Amino acid sequence: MILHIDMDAFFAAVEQRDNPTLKNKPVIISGNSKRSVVATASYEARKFGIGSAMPVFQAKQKCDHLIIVPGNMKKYRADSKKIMEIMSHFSPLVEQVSIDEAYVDIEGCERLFGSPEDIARTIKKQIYNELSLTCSVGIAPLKFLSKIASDMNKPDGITIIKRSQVKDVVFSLPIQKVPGIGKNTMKIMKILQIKTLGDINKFSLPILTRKFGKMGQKLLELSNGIDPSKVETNYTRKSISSETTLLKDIFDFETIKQMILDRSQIVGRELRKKNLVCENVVIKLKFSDFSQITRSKKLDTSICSSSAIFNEALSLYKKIQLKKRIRLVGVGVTALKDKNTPVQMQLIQDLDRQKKQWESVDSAVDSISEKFGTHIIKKASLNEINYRRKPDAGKNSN
Ligand code: TTP
Ligand code: MG
Repeated sequence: MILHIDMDAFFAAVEQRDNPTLKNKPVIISGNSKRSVVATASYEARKFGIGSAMPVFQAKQKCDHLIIVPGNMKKYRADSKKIMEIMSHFSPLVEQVSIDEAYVDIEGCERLFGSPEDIARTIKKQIYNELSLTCSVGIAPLKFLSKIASDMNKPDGITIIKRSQVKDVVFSLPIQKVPGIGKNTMKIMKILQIKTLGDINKFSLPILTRKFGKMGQKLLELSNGIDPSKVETNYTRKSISSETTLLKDIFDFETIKQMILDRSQIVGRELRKKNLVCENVVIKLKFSDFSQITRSKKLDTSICSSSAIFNEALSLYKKIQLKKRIRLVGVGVTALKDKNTPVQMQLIQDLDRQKKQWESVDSAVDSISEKFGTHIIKKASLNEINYRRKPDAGKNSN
């Protein structure tokens, strides 16, 4: 079973909690300019027909005693972090999808914490006890249905879609509720007279593919109660990076190349230590006038060897036309995943073998570095370099 947890009127609820004069009042969170739109509305304001993305002037017309509160993202982010932490006590598989919502895969957690409903109730209680905020939880055997379920009894609700109910729910689900269906897709749905997800089943795969592209197959699967998507941990959103400020600003290609190699090794080591792989490589350059650029490359496969990271970073660097001297070089990796996540087998065998060879070199280097320190062993070409202003300056991982 998968849980989808979504906070109720998140920004507004935080403000109502922190300012008792706002309790039970129609409140919107918004900027104050003429062109501002509503970020969110308290449930009291929603009764007047006010909702997210509505221009503030229109919201005011709908409710003359509406209270407008400016947002405080720092506060919402801090609360969001605490909420996600609470969820992570119940399962290692928590996928945060926005500031106030996450999927939690509770497979295997039931012996410890009880039935899915028990887990939902406990999570709700803990969030309420620690943050005085309510949320709504959807529980379903399919990921997309858990999100739909969390919206069914808002605010402060718990909705379960049992395996035996999946067929019926899917059959009658309004098509616009299916995640990923936007305005343009809806236009095609109207032409085809598709009103529910069940209606999709009236069409063959070739027709659906012609009309909706890749999404056609996905829709057909969903309409048959099949959703292979899994809850992915949030490594995918995090990054590891390392940067260094040079002793003096330089323009020399070879020296910068060496620095990129140096950073790639640090990042690669950190990645392997955490048993992760990455699917995106980033480089950052800061120039003598303090301006900076970043360039990134999404990879077809996941990597963790330092040499693979270096090769990608170097190819990004080569594409940059240097006009100013460089004062800082950084290499980073994002789209991180557990190393054991199955990788699509699209690699040419040769590349795969090469990758494995590099990984074994890396693991030997890592264990020597672990024992004797990182200064003991490096790529030969790095030995002469001593351009850093301070060792490992700016190394960070988050
Ligand atoms: P939502 O979860 O979509 O909305 P909500 O939590 O306010 O209300 P609900 O009870 O229906 O879940 O979004 C979470 C927060 O994200 C919301 O409080 C404010 C912010 N947000 C915006 O800034 N702009 C938007 O257009 C939307 C939809 C949300
Ligand atoms: Mg919400």
